[in-house]
Amino acid sequence: MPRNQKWASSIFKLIICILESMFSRSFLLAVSACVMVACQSGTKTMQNAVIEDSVALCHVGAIPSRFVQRTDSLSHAQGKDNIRMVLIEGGVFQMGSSNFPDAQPIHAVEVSSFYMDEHEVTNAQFKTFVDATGYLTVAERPLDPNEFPGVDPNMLVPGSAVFAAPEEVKGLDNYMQWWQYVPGASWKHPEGPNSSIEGKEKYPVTQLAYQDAEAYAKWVGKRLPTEAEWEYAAKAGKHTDETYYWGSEKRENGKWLANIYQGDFPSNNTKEDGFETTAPVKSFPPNTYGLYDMEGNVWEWCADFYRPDYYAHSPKLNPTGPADSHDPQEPGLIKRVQRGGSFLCNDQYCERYKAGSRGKGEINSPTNNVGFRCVKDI
Ligand SMILES: [Ca+2]
Ligand SMILES: [Ca+2]
Repeated sequence: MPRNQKWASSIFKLIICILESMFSRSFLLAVSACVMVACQSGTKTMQNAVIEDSVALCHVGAIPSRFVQRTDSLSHAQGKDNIRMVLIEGGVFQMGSSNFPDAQPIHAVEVSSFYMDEHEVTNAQFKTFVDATGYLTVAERPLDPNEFPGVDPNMLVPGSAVFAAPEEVKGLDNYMQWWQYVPGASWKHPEGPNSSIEGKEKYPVTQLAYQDAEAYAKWVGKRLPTEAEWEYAAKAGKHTDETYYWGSEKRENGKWLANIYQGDFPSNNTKEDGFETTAPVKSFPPNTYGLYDMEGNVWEWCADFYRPDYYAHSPKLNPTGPADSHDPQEPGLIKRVQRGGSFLCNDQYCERYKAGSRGKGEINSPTNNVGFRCVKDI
């Protein structure tokens, strides 16, 4: 292939890879790597071989080895987190929402009784787990240079995605305007190495991949909720296709009932609810089951794989999700369900704090607006 055609082909592949990968940690990292390789190549020394290597990095269908599930050694110990759990009496409810295509059809689901953490897992709780086990989260693990040929190893530093409000944006289609891969970002440093969780013991832990949340749940003798359990608990007896989990009005007597986003996303957060990013757990009123922050604050990992068509085939009794994941918007990425929205949700950008709506996350892409809570069988 002539050199100019080969270069055009590489660029095309790069564009395709960006479209394919969309929001994932490996994507953010790969973009950084691609940009760096392109800069290093320069016009004089540009080698197609190098460019093609960088393009190969972008294809996240073959997930780099750093993202392969590591066997952890947590079976040696059992922890305790002393969080109050609420008994959720089982029953039948109408799962789904007429406002969101992937939450349809609304269908009857029956869940058995279970216990659920009354609030999101906090930094203090997660620290107890890490202190007891030495667990290293995905965001803290080293990257394997063999998976990133042609990239300066100095670039391959652990990190994670952090929201950063841009001064101005061109439309809301390109999330790269407000998400950045930040070296050194982790649950201990949620917004990067200069941030800290000191004094934030009661804030929800963030920057966790799915397996990190699962490891904590396992250690403490609990598990992550199924999507059906999560929604049943969030709806808390209101099963009439309501707009918000708390009812039909966004505010109650002028007061905000959840930590979401007010103002023009993503550049002008007016913080009318009092919080720009995460809020300490239990800062807002609980639902009628006594659960806090089911909507807003941080997204919560659920155990189910994500498929937009699952509700058409879901069994009625205790559904546990499809056998695998598929998101037509980002095929090739493995996704689990996330629920409840976060401090970045508003009607302008992400309405998925609303009742019955679904969220999804690539399993190894932690961010500073995703956390979790646990459940336990009776
Ligand atoms: Ca807020
Ligand atoms: Ca939440």
